[in-house]
Amino acid sequence: MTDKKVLTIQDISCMGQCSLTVALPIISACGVETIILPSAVLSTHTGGFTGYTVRDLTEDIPGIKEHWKKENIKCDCLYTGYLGSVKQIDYVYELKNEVLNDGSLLIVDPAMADNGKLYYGFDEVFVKHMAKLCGTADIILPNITEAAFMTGFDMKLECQDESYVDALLEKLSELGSKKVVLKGISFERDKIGIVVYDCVAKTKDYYFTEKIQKSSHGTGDCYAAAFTGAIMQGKSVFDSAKLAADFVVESIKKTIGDDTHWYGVKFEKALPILVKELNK
Ligand code: PXL
Repeated sequence: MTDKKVLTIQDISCMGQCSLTVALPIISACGVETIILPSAVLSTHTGGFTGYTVRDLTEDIPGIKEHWKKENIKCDCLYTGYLGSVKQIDYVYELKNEVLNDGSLLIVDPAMADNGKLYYGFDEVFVKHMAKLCGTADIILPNITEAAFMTGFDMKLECQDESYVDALLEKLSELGSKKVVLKGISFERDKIGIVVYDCVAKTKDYYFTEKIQKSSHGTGDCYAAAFTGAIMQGKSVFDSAKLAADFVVESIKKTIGDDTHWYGVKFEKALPILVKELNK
């Protein structure tokens, strides 16, 4: 029996609990083999540290891809996270064509903005290219900030209503993906949630969890990794979206009370719960 493999492309932030340092352990804990393609190596992430080092690995991508082709290495899902440049987005199209099996999934987490702002180093040009990449995906995982940037629609970060979400989902579906998991929806102060939108059937399924009043770095990456692991284990998009939401809430809860841990969430402590829920 051949098990499914995920290829994930994103950076290694050596310290800071985001991108590959969370994707690899989380997807592995889900029992899924993970091939990694590091797009850059940073000493830390860019969200609060200063003076970090960056080594861009864009130039290494074609050689890695060619070697995989020679070895006939193929995968069943390509999951993209934080990408550092338009050139790296272009390589994603090549990876999709050259190293994915037929019928494989492309999952795109735009990973470029949160809380109303683009992450350091991103601009409108990158946003346009990311929107185009999202259009070729099976499933996209934007938060409200990324969704608003990519569609040019109003940005309403809190206390949205259903008509706002409907309009934003319609705009997102025009980008072209098959499904959208929109994150960070809040209709009431102490609840936060996601909606899974099927762009073809036009169906919507909401899921809400308690909202912990704490802004946490890296939760989008934890979400995307748990979602991808669950999908690869055969869960539905909605069940995967729910599992990932519960996992993020647990990870944030495990971090509460440690003020020195401002740079990420203690997702490691929530992995046993994720695995238990996944195998129920
Ligand atoms: O969590 C997203 C992320 C990933 N990688 C790097 C980042 C960020 C967010 O700031 O800086 C390098």
